[in-house]
Amino acid sequence: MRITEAVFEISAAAPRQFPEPDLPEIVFVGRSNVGKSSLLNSLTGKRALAKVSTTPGKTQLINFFRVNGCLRFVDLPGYGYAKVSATQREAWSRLIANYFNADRPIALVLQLLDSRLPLQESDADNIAWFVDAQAPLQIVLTKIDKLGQKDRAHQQRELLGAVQALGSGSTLLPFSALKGTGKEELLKTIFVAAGM
Ligand SMILES: Nc1nc2c(ncn2[C@@H]2O[C@H](COP(=O)(O)OP(=O)(O)O)[C@@H](O)[C@H]2O)c(=O)[nH]1
Ligand SMILES: [Mg+2]
Repeated sequence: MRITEAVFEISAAAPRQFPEPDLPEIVFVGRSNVGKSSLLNSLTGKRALAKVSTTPGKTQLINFFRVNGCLRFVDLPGYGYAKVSATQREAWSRLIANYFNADRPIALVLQLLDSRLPLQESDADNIAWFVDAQAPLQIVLTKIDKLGQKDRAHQQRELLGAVQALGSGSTLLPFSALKGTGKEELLKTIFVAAGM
């Protein structure tokens, strides 16, 4: 499975700007700096599809991309950045709630976790919420190239335990935008979820 076409549709600040819910949606969620833009660029083969940024926490918009003309990528703004104000944090929560309450055709939620870190509270909150909402969930461990074999096995064990404790049956999919690790498996997971 390959992505042959990825077209930016809209940056939406409010539900009225969301595209018609006419395609299965793959939702990308993660803390700022987790590697979400890099992952999107790697999957689509487009370097500048999602801007790779070194100043996280700025965007409060949901980006929609039409992929292969038959599915939609939904890039949610990053969260968990320490320097954002309480007001910005609330705006994030409202926007996200607007999306998940809008009755969208969600085929899969990809929750990105930094493979080097223990499960963060904000990530745990999200995962618990997705489990409760019975959303189709796949957890992706980013920047896996930064870990050696031993740390990688250790982190996978720790994170799997933490995720299972939240009631999720998701596997952990290791990914590296740098090396391309896990790219094929992730693409397959996406297309299968979308029924393709
Ligand atoms: N080594 C390594 N670095 C990565 C990887 N993915 C992202 N990064 C780096 O992590 C930082 C944040 O990446 P970015 O994609 O902008 O994260 P975002 O804030 O979640 O969109 C950047 O400096 C990237 O170059 C990866 O797979 N391997
Ligand atoms: Mg980004």
